Amino acid sequence: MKGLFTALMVSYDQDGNINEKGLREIIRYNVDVNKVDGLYVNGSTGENFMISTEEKKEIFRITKDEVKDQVQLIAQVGSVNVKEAIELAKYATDLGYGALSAVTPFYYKFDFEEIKQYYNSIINAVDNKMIIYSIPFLTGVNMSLSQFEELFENEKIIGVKFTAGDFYLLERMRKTFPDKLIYAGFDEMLLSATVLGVDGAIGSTFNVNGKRARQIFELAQQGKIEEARAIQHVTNDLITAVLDNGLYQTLKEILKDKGVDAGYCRQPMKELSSEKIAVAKEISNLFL
Ligand code: NAY
Repeated sequence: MKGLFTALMVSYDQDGNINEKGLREIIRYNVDVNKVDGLYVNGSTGENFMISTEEKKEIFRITKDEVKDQVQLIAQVGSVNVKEAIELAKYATDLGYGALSAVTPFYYKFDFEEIKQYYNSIINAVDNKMIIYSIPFLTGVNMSLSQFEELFENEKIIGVKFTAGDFYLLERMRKTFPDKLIYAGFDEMLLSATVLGVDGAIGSTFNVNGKRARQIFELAQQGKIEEARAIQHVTNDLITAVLDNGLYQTLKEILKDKGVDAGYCRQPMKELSSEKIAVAKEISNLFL
């Protein structure tokens, strides 16, 4: 399960329904053009927290059907509704997903005992492995090294998707958990995270910029830091422009510019104005 995973985008039509043809095209673009090692399905980038249980299942099903065994698949099943998380964990496991992931429970201020119970309840209900999805800037949940250590006592919890800029904690985690999988979650910090020894990365911008992510990751692993840094600089020019214009909407416009039917974002995310669509096309022409 090491390597580069695209946080998969989902194509929705203008009414917010899943566009199966478009979703399949996004998947193919990631497998055939970006050539990533795997897909992270129903994460933030998939707009997971705005869709129904049945829609989540449909996305898991379509993705597995399109990919078969061509690349690795991780199913993000986390939900503050633990029953839903378990239902999705069973569903994705039956489909043959190689690992599960679950966002730390959010919105309510759960204490650590509750967070631990959440992970153990989900993963102990299925014959699969769990990757913790830690993204403090969106969830407000900051876990310490010793709390990660306690979660990792469950051998079915095999790693963490680390979407944070705390490189002190990342370094401590690498040293303390040499056998757990650590994935970098911020694409703009891929080089720094790779230098610290992450096993892989999971990124939204890999939907369009997967080839550069591969170069950064592999050059850094080979110790070719200056070359990797030059590619991270271009990548971050691209990411900064995308973030300024609206992250997921702009990534979808870039995919459309490449001939992929990436559709629209799910409400309450808004549509891009015609000016911003033009900016997205410029970004696509300039960088990709
Ligand atoms: C997810 O679940 O889709 C992810 O968290 C993937 C990681 C991305 N985080 C978010 C919140 O979108 O790729 C990153 C991020 O978009 C990128 O680094 C730009 O900041």
